[in-house]
Amino acid sequence: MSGENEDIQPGTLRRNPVPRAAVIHDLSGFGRASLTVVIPVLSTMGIQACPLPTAVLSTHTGGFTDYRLMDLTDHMADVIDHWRSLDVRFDAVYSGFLGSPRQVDIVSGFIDSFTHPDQVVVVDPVMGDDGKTYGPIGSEMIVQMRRLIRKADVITPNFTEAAFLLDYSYRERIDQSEIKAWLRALSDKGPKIVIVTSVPVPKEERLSSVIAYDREDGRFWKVNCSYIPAYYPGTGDAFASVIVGSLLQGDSLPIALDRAVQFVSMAIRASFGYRIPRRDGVLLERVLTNLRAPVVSSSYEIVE
Ligand code: PXL
Repeated sequence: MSGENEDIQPGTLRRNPVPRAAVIHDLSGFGRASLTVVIPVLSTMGIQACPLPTAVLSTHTGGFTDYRLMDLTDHMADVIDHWRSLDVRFDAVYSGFLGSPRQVDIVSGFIDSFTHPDQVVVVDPVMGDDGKTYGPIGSEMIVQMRRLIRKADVITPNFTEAAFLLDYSYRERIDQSEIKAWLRALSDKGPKIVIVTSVPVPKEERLSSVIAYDREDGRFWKVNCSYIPAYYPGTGDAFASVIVGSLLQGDSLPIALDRAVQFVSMAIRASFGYRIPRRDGVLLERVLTNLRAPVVSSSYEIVE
């Protein structure tokens, strides 16, 4: 072997044969959230996932007490330096749960230095759910996350996180014209596409919907989620990961929404019949292969 890059021939197309995503999330050892969901979902969808871990935890924080968290803020810059020296090209940069508010500057710098034409930057501003923040997330993280979304092409907050990003107080009801105004206001901060999950459906207390806005064509899309009386940690990570995979496969926004909603619903249904603790997460391994099936039916609506 004469050199490190011996296998790259001059003139060879430099496009990645398999789309490649930098995935900036924590690694929670038990409980099926973050990287233990992101990597299998993307791999199954034919996307290479390159993890830049933000923290290592014994478990995720939803329903476990006494979890152990090792913050990797100081290690991240080193990983990034090495990747930069390798001249790695990412088709997507996708961030989620961050281990400290300082990591926002690191992720922001990462996005700047690995920017590439045709690359999509997806920020899932993981901060909380049901009107509350997750255990380790404080007010400084919320302030910093408001800065990070400015760098994104696509953001995927849930309804609670959307309120945090806009500095609105959390509420349990919202009508269609108000939620459209929320999505426009979020898009005004930078992202071309805003996808908000767990949006309450007026007069249907048991239902929720996913609503999306594409600033470039001004269209809003909606997919209703059938009611399953269970909340499982990690489903937001599964949802956002299917969106990333689907967009990298070239799907339209409404088809990406449909695939993500259908996958998460199927994962919850596969789990709900068992008497297993919710905190163990959904039985992802039972449903992953469905991500390889063609989209057969779709239920998206355009919102006028
Ligand atoms: O699923 C989001 C998430 C990611 N990472 C950690 C979490 C959670 C949600 O609880 O605790 C560590």
